[in-house]
Amino acid sequence: MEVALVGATGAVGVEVCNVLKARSFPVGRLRLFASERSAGKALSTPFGDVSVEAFSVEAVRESTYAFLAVSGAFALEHAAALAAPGGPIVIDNSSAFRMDPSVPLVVPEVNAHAIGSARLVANPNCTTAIAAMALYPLHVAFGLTKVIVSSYQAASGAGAEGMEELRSGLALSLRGEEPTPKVFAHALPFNVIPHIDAFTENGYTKEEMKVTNETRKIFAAPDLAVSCTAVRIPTLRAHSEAITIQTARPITADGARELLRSAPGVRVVDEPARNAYPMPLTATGEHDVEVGRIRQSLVFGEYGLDLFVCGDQLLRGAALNAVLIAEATLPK
Ligand code: 2RA
Repeated sequence: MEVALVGATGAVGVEVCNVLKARSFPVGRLRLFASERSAGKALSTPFGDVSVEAFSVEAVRESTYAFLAVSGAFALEHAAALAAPGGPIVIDNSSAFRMDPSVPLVVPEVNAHAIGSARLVANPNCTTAIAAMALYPLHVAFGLTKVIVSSYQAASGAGAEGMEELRSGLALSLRGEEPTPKVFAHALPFNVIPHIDAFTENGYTKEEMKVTNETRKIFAAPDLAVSCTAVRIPTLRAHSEAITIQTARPITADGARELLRSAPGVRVVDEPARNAYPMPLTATGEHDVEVGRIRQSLVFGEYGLDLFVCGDQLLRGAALNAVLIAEATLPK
């Protein structure tokens, strides 16, 4: 079948191609779309070299699936026309439709059933998707009542430009020169920045509110208390999250470990005696989310745990989740 990727030259776009191949998605023909500026360029993909086409709604509508790895504004302008009957199933990586009640917001291991007959499906925020992999099995078994997240987010969350700003900024810093931030609010090398996306009226950032609101929607738990402090750190492409949970039913670290060992898309890495715990470097390039440092909460006692989660932002947080959504809609 024909598969279209819009935003093919971005960091997420590149990973969508890789994941389609890695998951043996039935791609008959891959079509890559980007801005006029990139049209005509040949991109090397796991499906061979593909020439980039300038985006047009008509051309993308010839496909069976369309992955959008574009801005929210672009998605808002075009997604409905792309997904109208007769067009492709559209999977949008932007935040444009995530909280639209008529559009399913999906982490397939959690709520694939929510897709139903939708022709436009939203892919969640990366921090939300990575946390959801560990949290949902615990929610089903023990009933989450409170979730407190502190994130350590990689430069890739700001796309290829963010990764490049970190790389070049590190080189400058190591030469003793001052990098000038463009993508991030401050220089990222040797720094942490407690500011991702714009601040909102309640003092939280949009990124932090995405974790709250999207988790509630994906888990169908509108009253779940979720608070996040989102922080950018100078790592390249895996997000980490320290998470504290309170549960309705008693929970133990051993019980959680056992449960998470059999959870799809999760790898328990939790042997402190061997210095084995989740880290961005080991989670990078992996499809599974690493979960470890699981321990009884000193705050919530037998009704709570602390844990640490790492997941590849471009994969679990974007491309992999999008391809898994498409897989969930393939004819059985
Ligand atoms: C970030 N969550 O890390 C965003 C990307 N979607 O900046």
